[in-house]
Amino acid sequence: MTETQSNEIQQALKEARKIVSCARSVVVLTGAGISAESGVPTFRGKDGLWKSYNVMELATPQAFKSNPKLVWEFYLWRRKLISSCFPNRAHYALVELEKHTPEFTLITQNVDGLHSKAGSRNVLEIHGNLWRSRCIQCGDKFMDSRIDCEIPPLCEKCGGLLRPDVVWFGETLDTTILNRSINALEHAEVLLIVGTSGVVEPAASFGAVARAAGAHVIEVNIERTPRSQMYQTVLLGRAGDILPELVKNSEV
Ligand code: BJW
Ligand code: ZN
Repeated sequence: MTETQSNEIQQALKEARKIVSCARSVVVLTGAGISAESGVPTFRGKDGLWKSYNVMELATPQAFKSNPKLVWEFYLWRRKLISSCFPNRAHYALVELEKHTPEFTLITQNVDGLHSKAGSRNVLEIHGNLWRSRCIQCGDKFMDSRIDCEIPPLCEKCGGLLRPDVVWFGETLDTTILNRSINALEHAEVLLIVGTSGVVEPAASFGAVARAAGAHVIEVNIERTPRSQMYQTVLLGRAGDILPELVKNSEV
């Protein structure tokens, strides 16, 4: 990186810091990239999960119907992997930002639970949580930390088949959570989008929703995304490096 480029990044960061620290209402949208530095694999890109695994065989309702055992193997493997991962500097920076922002909503597409583990409070997990199971028969939901259970696991209440309580392709998001997200986006002064490729709907359109309602949108990613051009500020770099710098002012 040349000295000019480095100065430009510092200048953009300084301006963004000012915008974030002055905002009354901030919404943050996170994706797999924020947990990458914790050791959680992302989905796309050269080391992404979907390079080694077929999404249609593992993350669709049809896949679960035809082979629940295989789907559970994949999810228990991920539970095991994530059980040894911890929140990183980016997760903790958002905890600080929440403390100093009057209206703060964190919308995450991640199912790893690391935002709550870090201490974030107002979190909307729009794609569910890997550490929760749901009965497909009686609808019972419960936190489930098992990584070595018999598969597919069955509901203790009704004997029905349990599934991971996550949102697969072709499934609709929980209406209450989606409505709360849209409401927060429509009232945001600033939307911070961190570590998402911006290709999975409806989250991919959240930036456009907030912009249309007048928000200043800041994207943080290691590379530009198909959506970058529609945002006012794009900060290129690792979330774990950028976010602590971005929220510095709000800590004082
Ligand atoms: C870093 C970094 C570092 C790396 N620092 N950055 C409209 C048009 C076309 C299609 C559709 C549409 N509406 C709905 C659809 C269908 C579908 C969809 O969007 N398909 C597209 C792929 C084309 N959407 C759905 O089915 C959704 N349901 C829905 O909309 O219902 C209504 C409806 C249904 C059907 C038709 C029409 C309407 C549900 C989507 C559910 C997604 N589920 C998954 C799996 C969850 C469970 C699990 O974890 O197993 O959610 S898929 C996967 O992708 C996961 C993620 O949450 C999601 C997004 O991925 P994310 O977070 O962006 O990760 P990556 O890997 O893609 O990107 C990582 C980024 O980080 C990269 O940019 C890196 O550069 C960056 N990065 N290190 C900063 N250190
Ligand atoms: Zn049940």
